[in-house]
Amino acid sequence: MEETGISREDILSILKNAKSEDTSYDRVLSSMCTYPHEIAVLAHTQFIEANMGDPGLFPGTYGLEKEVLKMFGSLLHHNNSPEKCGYLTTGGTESNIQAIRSMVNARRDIKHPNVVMPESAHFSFDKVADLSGIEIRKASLDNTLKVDLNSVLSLIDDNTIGLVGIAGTTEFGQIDPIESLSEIALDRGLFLHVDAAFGGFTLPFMDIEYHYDFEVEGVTSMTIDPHKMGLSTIPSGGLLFREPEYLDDLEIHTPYLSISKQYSLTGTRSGAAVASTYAVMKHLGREGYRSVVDQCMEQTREIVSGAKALGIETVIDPVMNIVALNVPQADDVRKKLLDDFGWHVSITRNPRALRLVIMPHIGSNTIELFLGDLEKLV
Ligand code: 0PR
Repeated sequence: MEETGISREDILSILKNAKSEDTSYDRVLSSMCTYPHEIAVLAHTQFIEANMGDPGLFPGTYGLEKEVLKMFGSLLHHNNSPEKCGYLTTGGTESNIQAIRSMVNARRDIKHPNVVMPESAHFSFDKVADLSGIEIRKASLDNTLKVDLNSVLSLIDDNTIGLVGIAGTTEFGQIDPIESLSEIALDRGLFLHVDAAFGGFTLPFMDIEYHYDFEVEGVTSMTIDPHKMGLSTIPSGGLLFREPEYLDDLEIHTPYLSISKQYSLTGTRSGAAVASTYAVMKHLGREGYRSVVDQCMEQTREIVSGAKALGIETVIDPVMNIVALNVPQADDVRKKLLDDFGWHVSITRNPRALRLVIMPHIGSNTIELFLGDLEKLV
C-alpha cells in the first residue's frame, strides 16, 4: 500500500478499466446469477452500512429481514412463524453449511454422524464435511438424474442424522422425489434439508405439480437464494427451518453485542442484501416473478426445439430453465463456443453435456445467435 492516496478521478478510471475486463452477462449461459433488478440495486445502496451482525443498531433493517422471511414462508408453505425460523445468509453455501451444522448440533449424542444426499448435491456440502468432520454419503441417481431411493436407503445406518434433497440441481435443474425422501425421514427420525437455492425462486412461479417445500411434512429446513432467480444483489441467500428450535441449535453467545446471541455463520452481515431482497420481492410480487420465470421457460423451450432441429437431444427433459445438451465432444464445443464466438457455457460431469442456464438476462435474439453459432460447430 502506498503512503499517499490517489485522486477520486484516478480511482474511478482504474475501476472503469477493471470493470471493462469483466464479462457482461450478454453471452453468459453458465451462470445462476444475473443482473439484479434496478430496485434491488437502489435499496442496496441505501443500506450499505447496515450490519445485521449487530441488529440492535439496525432495528429498521432487522424489521425488513423479518418481512423477507415471512415472504419466503409464504412461497415455501411455511405456516409456523417463518420470521422466527431463519435468516438471510450470504448464499446457498452458507445456508447448506448451516442446515447441516444445525443437524449435527441437535444430535450431539451421535459421535460419528453422517448425512445422505444425492450425487448431484452442490459442492457446498463437501465444504461442510471438510469443516465439521461429518461424513457425507452420496446416493446414486436414477436415469432421470433424480436421487435413487434404494441407494439412499442402502446408505442409511445408525449414525445417519439427516437426508438432503435438491429442488433444482445445479447441473440439470432436476428435482429429487422430496415426498418419498420425507417418508423415509419421518420413518427413521431423520432431518430432511431441501436445497432450493435455485428452485426456490423458480418452482413457485411455474404451473407444475411438485411438492418439495414445507407442505411436505418431513422437510425440516430449506435453502432459497434471492441472488439467483430472485433478482436480488449478491450476497443474498436464505435459510429457513421448520421450527425455531432448529435455529436455536446454531446459537452462539455474543457477550458484547446489542444482542446476546447470534446464529449466523458470518459475524458482520450485509443489511444491504436484506433491503435489496425486500425491495425486489415486494416490488415484483408473485405476478412479476411469474412473468420473469415464464420468459426464461419460453427461451428454454426455444433452445430445446432449436437444438432438436440440429439433431441435438437434451439429457433430460428440462424441468426448469437449465438445459443439458447431448453434444458429441462437449468439451471441444464448449471451448470453441468461447474462443470463436464469446459464449460462456459450462459442462456437466456425468454425462458430459453442454450445460446452459437460461437466466433473465438472456434475450430471445440471444438464443437465435447462440443456435446459429452452435450449428457451425456440430
Ligand atoms: N445449491 C445449489 C443447488 C446451487 O446451484 C448453488 C450454486 C449453491 C447451493 C451454492 O450457492 P452460492 O454459490 O450462492 O453459495 N450454484 C452455482 C454453481 O455452482 C453458483 C454459480 C453462480 C456459479 C454463478 C457460477 C456463476 O457464474 O454453478
